[in-house]
Amino acid sequence: MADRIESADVIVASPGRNYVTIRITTSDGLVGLGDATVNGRELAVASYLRDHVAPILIGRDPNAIEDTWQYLYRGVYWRRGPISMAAIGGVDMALWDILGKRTHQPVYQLLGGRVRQWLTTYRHAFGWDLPSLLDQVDRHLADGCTHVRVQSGVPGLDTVYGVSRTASYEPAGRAARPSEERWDAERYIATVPAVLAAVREHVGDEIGLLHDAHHRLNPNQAARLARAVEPVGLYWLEDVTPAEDQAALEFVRAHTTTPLAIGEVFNTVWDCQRLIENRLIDYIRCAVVHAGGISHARTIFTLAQVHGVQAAPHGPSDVSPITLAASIHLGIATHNAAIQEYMGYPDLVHEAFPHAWTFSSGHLEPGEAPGLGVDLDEDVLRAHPYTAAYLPVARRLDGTLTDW
Ligand code: GCO
Ligand code: MG
Repeated sequence: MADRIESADVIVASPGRNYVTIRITTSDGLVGLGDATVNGRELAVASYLRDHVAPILIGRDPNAIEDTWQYLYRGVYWRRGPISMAAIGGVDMALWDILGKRTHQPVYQLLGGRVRQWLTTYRHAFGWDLPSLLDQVDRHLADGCTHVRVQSGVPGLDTVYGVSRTASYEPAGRAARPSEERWDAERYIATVPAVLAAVREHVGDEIGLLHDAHHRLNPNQAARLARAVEPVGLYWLEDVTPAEDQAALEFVRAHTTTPLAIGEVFNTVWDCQRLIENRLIDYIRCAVVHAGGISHARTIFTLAQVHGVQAAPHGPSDVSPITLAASIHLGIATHNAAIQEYMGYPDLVHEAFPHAWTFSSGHLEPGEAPGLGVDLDEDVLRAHPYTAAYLPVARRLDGTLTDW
């Protein structure tokens, strides 16, 4: 008898931070893993999977990856959105993992094989002041990294996106409700260009410098910032305006030659079709999990290739090492994949998800294990149950709620 999906179970655990994992088992005993984490809304996607997806997966052909994607996407009528697309993304990754194990091939091979030897990454460096920022930048460069995203404190603000009070950066706070931060875009714009210029001066011209504005500027502020940093020669300026306002990028684009990157909150090709077709961005940054898995991220990256836009998938620590694996396999096989974000993980995360992919000297490599090459250590996961954690919300100085 042909292989069938026998079970699909969902594991929510918090080895240092919360992750949602779907594990699909086939009638011939193969097991595939997928990541379905949505930071701060983990239980919603777990319920979507447990209550609505797992029951209808049972009995389906695990090899029918594209048909299952269409079945879960078109078959639901209520399409798109981060929860359903992350759920589909998790299932899709697990099915590619199974196909790799069945055929004894790493997934990148099934996607057409290598187009490069490694994936170049960028790391995240932050500091409340310039000396501590330069210190983190230097540490990444000493590790062999060639690209660094730099985020700095802003005088007068106690909290800023990407800058932490602790040694590593983790925005989600473990608490029953989100913390509240204060934000002032004009103070930020007044600070950042000089900081970036000082970092450029420090590292020289060869290093790729990136900066993330985290969707917090209006089009005019974004254009002013992008122009002001032109002399720095950024590799990219990320998320300058709220991502849902595709027309905003038209205005920014018209005023600057600074390369623009956006997309970590997009879920489908329809969220960025206009940006890509009109060449309003240089890099499309969807996360493989939040954009419906390997199958749909590939659709987005293929459209981008047609229009000269490069792919640069999101890779924060709030996507699990399974998404990172999927991203590496896809990136190593995708001609227009430019760079992969690698925020890194606490040690416990590496223990909970033993993986064949490796990171060294600023490079990620997929390894040669069949499938995605990621496992679960169930003892570690059991010992660290889900704990409510939320991303902060932000208010302007006068109390108006704004984009975090
Ligand atoms: C990035 C992102 C993240 C997000 C996080 C939210 O570029 O890595 O902006 O740091 O804030 O993924 O959950
Ligand atoms: Mg970002």
